[in-house]
Amino acid sequence: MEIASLMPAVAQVVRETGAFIRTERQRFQAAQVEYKAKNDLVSYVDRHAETLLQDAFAALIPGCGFINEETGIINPDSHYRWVIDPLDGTTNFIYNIPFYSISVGLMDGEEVVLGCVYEICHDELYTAVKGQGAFMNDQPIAVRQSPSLSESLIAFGSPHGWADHLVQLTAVIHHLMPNTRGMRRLGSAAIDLVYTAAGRFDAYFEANLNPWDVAGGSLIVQEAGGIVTDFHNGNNFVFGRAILAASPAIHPQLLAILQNPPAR
Ligand code: 2AM
Ligand code: CA
Repeated sequence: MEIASLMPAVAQVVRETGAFIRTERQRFQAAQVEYKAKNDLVSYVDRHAETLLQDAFAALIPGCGFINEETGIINPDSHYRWVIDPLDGTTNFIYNIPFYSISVGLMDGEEVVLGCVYEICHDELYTAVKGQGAFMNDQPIAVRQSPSLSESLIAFGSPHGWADHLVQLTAVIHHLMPNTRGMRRLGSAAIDLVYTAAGRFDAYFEANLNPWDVAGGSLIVQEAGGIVTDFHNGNNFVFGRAILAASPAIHPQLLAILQNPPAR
C-alpha cells in the first residue's frame, strides 16, 4: 500500500474531528465529565471524536485493526493497525486550557509508518510518513540543533500511578531545572512530541504513557531529525510506557540523566 496516498484523507478527517472538538468546547459543562479511573477523565466529546476517526479510517483500509484509547483493541491480528487518541490532553480540554490534540498513528506490523497530530486550538496539523520528512500545515519542520543541554528547553510529563517513577522524576527535575533554560509541562504528550519535532522544545520525556499518546508523534519527531527511544535506549517506546524524544546533540546526555539521576 502507498502510505503517503492515505494522508490527504487522514488530514481531512482529523481536521474535521478537531473542528467538532473545538465547537463542543464552547458548550461543554463540567457536569459532563466522567471518571475512567482516579484522575483519568473522559466525556462524550472523546467518545464521539473517536467514532468519527475510527469510521473514516476503517473505510480507508478495509479489515484494518485499531488500538483506541476509548473503545480498546479491534482486529489485533490485522497487518495495519490505527492507534488513536481522539483527545490527548483531556484534562486541559475540561479546564479550558488551550493545549489538547488528536493523535493518530498507523502501524504496519510493529512499525509506525504514518503519524498525524492536530493541535486543535492553534490549528496546527503535524504529519509524517515514514522516510518522507515531517510537516506542520504542509511546511517542513526540523528539530532544533541544540547547542548544549544548558541552552535547552525541556518538556516532560509526570507519570500517572507509578510512585517509583515519581521518585526518579523528582531527582531528574532537581538536576535539570538549574542546568537548562527551563522545563515545561503541557499536559498533552502528543503536543510535547510535535513541539519537539518543530524545534520549540529541545527534548521531551515521560513515563507510564499508552501507545495512543505517543505513536503518531514519535514518528513525527523521527522524521524531523530527532532521536526517539525508551529509557533503555531501545525502540520499545510505543508499547513500553517510557519515551525520550530529543534533538540528536542532547539525547545521550538526557538518557544518562534519566537512567541515573545525579544525587542531590
Ligand atoms: P489523555 O489526556 O489522553 O488522558 C500528560 O501527562 C499525558 O498523560 C497526556 O497525554 C494524557 O493523555 C495522559 N494521561 C492523563 N491522565 C492519565 C492517567 N490517569 N493515566 C495515564 N495517562 C494519563
Ligand atoms: Ca485521550
